[in-house]
Amino acid sequence: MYLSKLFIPILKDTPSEAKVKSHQLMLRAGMIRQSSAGIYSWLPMGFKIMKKIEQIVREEQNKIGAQELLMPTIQSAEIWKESGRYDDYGEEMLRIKDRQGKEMLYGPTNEELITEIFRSSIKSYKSLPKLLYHIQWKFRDELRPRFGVMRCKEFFMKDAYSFDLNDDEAKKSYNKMFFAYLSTFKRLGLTAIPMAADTGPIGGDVSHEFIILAETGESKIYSDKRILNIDISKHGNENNSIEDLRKKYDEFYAVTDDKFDKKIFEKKVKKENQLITKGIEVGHIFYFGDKYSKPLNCSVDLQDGKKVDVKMGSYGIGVSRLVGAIIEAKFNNNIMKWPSSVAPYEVAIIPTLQKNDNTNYLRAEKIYKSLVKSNVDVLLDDTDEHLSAKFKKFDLIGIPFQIILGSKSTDDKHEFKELNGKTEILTLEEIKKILLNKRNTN
Ligand code: 5CA
Repeated sequence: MYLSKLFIPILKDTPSEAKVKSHQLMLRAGMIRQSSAGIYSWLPMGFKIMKKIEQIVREEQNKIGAQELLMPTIQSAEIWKESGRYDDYGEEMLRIKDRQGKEMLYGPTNEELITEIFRSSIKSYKSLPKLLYHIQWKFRDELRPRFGVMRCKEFFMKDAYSFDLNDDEAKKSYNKMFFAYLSTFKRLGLTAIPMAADTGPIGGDVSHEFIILAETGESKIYSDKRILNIDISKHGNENNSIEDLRKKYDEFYAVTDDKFDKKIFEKKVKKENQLITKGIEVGHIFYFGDKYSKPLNCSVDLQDGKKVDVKMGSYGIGVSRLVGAIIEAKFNNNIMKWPSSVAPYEVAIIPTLQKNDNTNYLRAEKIYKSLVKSNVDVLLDDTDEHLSAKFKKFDLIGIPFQIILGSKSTDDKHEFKELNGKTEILTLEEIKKILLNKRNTN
């Protein structure tokens, strides 16, 4: 992409309504625009990043055998009356009537609808287990939407649902998701800690929130910091089954505010290992057994002809919240620094322009074409702004690498700079290698 063609309405000043860094930077860098309180338009730069996050979330769901479908945003109130949540959900639910006066709602989550789909499609225990997910907009009429995309009314969420025959099998599905989440957040350049949590309006008695540490987070956490040292790359190896690895997590105290017990914490965690801090909840998983399958009559036939209600869990990731959460976790001196896996562009080419001499620009175009051919997501700065203004802009956007064509470049060696980091003089082949490698390892 050529910078001159990009729709990126950068703001000069920080809007006063934005209280946290991610919100300020997303507005300033032209990633989002508020449409009304808690409702945003996603402009090209923000949308591109969110789509890259969505794709990583999708790939990690597919890896564990979850199947993608798409449910609508608007749901009928009927199934919510069947489950009993229509009244319980309260004012956070946006209720709508169609022209026939039929009660509808904008889905805040999808337990009821997926259960309805499942019960009308699956009859036999032989079809279990199943994992289904979709990535769709949700609406919750939050009383105080704040922090930009982190707590808003309309947000983009991945929600998955598991269907199993019994508690033991369901536990396996839960654990699969547990580790898929850790892999997902790792690919996004984040360290997320699973914390035992309350289940709120979703229900059930087993639940973990996945929290990334950040001072601006809304969740207070109490944990044994040794939980951060567990190496998940070992799972998959025969001697380290998912169940064993799960046990390791359970050995360490890690809870959110609402599960905190001072006595147990102080008894279980030595002073030097105590981690009391704040974080952002980027994912939340639940096991609730037959909470929905029972009232909605979602059962399967067993071999002996008896019927049994399926055991269900649900698993959410805040895809749009993650855009803000990554900024909160990574920003440094007003500079966003995107991990290569989700950066709006993996590298920017910045030719310094001299009067009557377009050598640098021609070199830049050649490099640009070669990178595009190698499927690198690259931005070429073809504007004639002053160099310091350019660097300011690139710092704001947070593209992780820059190729600068100036006095230090020759026909085949170029200045390659890591944002906020070191500069090297490298050939294009060397640069490509670093870029492709980065994409897979952050
Ligand atoms: N049905 C379950 C799991 S699929 C559920 O809805 N869980 S949830 O309520 O915890 O939401 C899942 C994730 O969506 C949260 O972890 C959070 O990352 C994100 N999320 C929830 N509410 C908001 C909001 N108001 N704004 C932005 N993201 C949100």
